[in-house]
Amino acid sequence: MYRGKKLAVLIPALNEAESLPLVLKDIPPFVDRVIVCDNGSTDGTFEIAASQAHHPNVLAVREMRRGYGSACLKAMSALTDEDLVVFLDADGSDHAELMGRLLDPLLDGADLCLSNRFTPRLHPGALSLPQVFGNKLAVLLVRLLWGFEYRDLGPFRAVRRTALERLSMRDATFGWTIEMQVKALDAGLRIAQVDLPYRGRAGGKSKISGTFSGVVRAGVKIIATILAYRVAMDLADPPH
Ligand SMILES: Nc1nc2c(ncn2[C@@H]2O[C@H](COP(=O)(O)OP(=O)(O)OP(=O)(O)O)[C@@H](O)[C@H]2O)c(=O)[nH]1
Ligand SMILES: [Mg+2]
Repeated sequence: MYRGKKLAVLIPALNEAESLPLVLKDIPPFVDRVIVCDNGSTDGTFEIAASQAHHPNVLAVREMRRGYGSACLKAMSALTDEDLVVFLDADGSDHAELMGRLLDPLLDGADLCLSNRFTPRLHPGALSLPQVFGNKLAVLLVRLLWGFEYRDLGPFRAVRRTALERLSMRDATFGWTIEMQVKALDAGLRIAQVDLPYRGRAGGKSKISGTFSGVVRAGVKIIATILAYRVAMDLADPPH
């Protein structure tokens, strides 16, 4: 329980056997349940989560369809009576032990609280140049199309369960984070952003930023998602 609220942490994980134990170890004891969703890992990620060796409250689930969003959706389907939900990557880039800083704004009235990685404490090389460019372009597009100034698309984020359910999340891949952000604007959610330190992955291989094709695919998907939702929202509620 965190300040009287029940809390689950959802972790999408694909071949993160090296990093996952470190991430689980850093999850604060106030977390009621950790749901790790593995998508077809071949390195024992599922078994590490299921062993509960690194955190006592872990539930390991499997999703056969690849993709970050698919894993998040599957993990969401395993929620029970939690009030608050945190999304956390399995690669150790985020500081799981600082989770309280994402949760406090929710308890003070926000519906969604995002981590901002672009702080003076960003480790050199923690985000590649194409990642920095892609994030900046995405937040600029959102600012131009919605008038709201996001600072980042940080995957480490906390959301009220009721708000998350209102968003009807669907994206199966890298569009997940921006889908949540633009739908949050459309739904009128109260949004908070907090600066949090970020570092390079603790071990294992990158699924996105480490390869040129991964970066291009993720970038195209994010931009396409922004444009598609802007058009869909205008069609549903035409500007006057
Ligand atoms: N891309 C991808 N990531 C997945 C999938 N399933 C789970 N993930 C997890 O999504 C998180 C983000 O992937 P990363 O490889 O860290 O992507 P990134 O942060 O752009 O790249 P790094 O710079 O290496 O951290 C990690 O926890 C992955 O294990 C999947 O099917 N595809
Ligand atoms: Mg990462």
